[in-house]
Amino acid sequence: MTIGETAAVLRENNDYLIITHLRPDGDTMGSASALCYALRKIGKTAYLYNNPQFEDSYPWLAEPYLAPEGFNAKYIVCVDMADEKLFPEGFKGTADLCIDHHPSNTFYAKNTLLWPEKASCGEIVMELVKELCGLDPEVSDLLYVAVSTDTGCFVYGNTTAETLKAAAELCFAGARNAYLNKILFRTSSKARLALEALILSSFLYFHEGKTVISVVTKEMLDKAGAQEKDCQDIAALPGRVEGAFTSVTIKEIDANSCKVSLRTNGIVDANKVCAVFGGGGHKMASGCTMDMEAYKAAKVLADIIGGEYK
Ligand SMILES: [Mn+2]
Repeated sequence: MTIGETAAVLRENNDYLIITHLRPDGDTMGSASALCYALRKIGKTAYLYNNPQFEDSYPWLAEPYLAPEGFNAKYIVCVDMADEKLFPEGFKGTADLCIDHHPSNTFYAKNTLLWPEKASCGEIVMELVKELCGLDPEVSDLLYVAVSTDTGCFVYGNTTAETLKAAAELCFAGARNAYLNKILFRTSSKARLALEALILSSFLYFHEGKTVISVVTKEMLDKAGAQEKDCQDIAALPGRVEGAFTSVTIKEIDANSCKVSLRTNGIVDANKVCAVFGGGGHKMASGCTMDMEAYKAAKVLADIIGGEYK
């Protein structure tokens, strides 16, 4: 569907329930809240599904929009959700409309507004909001959260001139970029920083520094007082070392198993290495679970990766 067609459908219907995806991120939450805000502004009844995992990301975004117990939705909209498998915990229903930017979208909804060249779903919702009621400072803040988080504050490879233009438009409309950047990208819990300190000081180096392996043990998590929400993106840390071609993060599950995340610059095929242990993903980022002690897994992986450089 086009923006115009989608806006027409949204003007026609009412009693909206907006669905964020499993393990919600800033894009799904910012997009959902902004759409909810715009629908209310044009006189509709609209709520967000109470995703039980909101607590782990940005609960303050969703709070003003959460559906009350027993809300009888008549039209269901999913945002930033490529597949039905990503319905949030406890949600049973079917989607009337999906607004998304993932090229892998499976067209599970009755109608789909898909714009795969966009870096974030927030940029698509922004066009819809402009069509429905126009941008104001409040909705621009919500959309800024979506766009900035999906681009790692405009540093990931998905950031294009279009993304920056959208962000500029949101700032012109009143988005508080400096304030939001501080909250979203320049503030961490004490536990997260303590955990980072432990991780950064315990990297294992192999192959003249081309391979950097980070082992994250349960003892480290306990020592830092870190919970699951403090562990977001820890797999990005070893890849920051200068000269690293391949970075591995091994998270201990118990004495005999661990979860592995492998990232490469493309010289080593991450998918091939992880496939040895029944995992997979992409050439430059893959994962697997290994049934062995975490430091033993580090040694085994280092040997396999070393063979790939030759
Ligand atoms: Mn997204």
